Amino acid sequence: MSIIISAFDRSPDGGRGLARDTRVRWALEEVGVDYGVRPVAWQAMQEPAHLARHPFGQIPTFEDGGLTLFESGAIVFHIADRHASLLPEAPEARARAISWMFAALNTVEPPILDIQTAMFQEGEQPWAKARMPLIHERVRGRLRQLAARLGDADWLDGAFSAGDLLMVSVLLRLRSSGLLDEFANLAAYVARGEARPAYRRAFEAQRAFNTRPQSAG
Ligand SMILES: N[C@@H](CCC(=O)N[C@@H](CS)C(=O)NCC(=O)O)C(=O)O
Repeated sequence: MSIIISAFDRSPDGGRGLARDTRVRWALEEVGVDYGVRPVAWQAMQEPAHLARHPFGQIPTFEDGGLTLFESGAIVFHIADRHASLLPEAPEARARAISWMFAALNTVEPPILDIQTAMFQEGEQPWAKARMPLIHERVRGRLRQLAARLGDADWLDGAFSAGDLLMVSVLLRLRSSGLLDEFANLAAYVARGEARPAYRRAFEAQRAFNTRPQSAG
């Protein structure tokens, strides 16, 4: 097994699949490639060995022989680019699928991440409570646009692609907010993504990893 990805030694979400190694695992499962996992403890994230793999001291990373990559989008793109099935062969369809990858990470994920920032990093601020409805409204705005574009299609542009893989991964972060359920077609879209056998395998693998017994000391 030559591919190694890194993941939190134990994800703060306790195995709910929200850490970004899940999207990389999902991509690898979709293309049928085995991989190993390098657990990274919190205290090791900013140490030189991990910083050599990831300049910002985050997860996930991807190693394959002499190649080391960071950024989940770049990793998923690399996997999709080198194996059939996650990006169309036809150049224009491929370019559109790549647009959806960028849209997921650059346009849809940032307002969604604001919810987490507001809750976990700014929750103690006196203005935190007043800000949340504004953040939710911005997310709703994006979801409204995305829902309008998806309509009653199964996937964003023809067959399932790496664009859908990233978009579903990003939208999954919204589940606990209830916002996703305001858009029935998006909720169904996410459910379709989660129902894919490759997603199930990726989810179960990260869950098993994050709930594995750990030896004391
Ligand atoms: N844009 C990066 C974000 C990576 C990221 O934020 N990773 C989180 C885990 S999902 C992390 O390592 N957090 C710990 C930290 O930032 O110190 C990507 O998509 O890979």
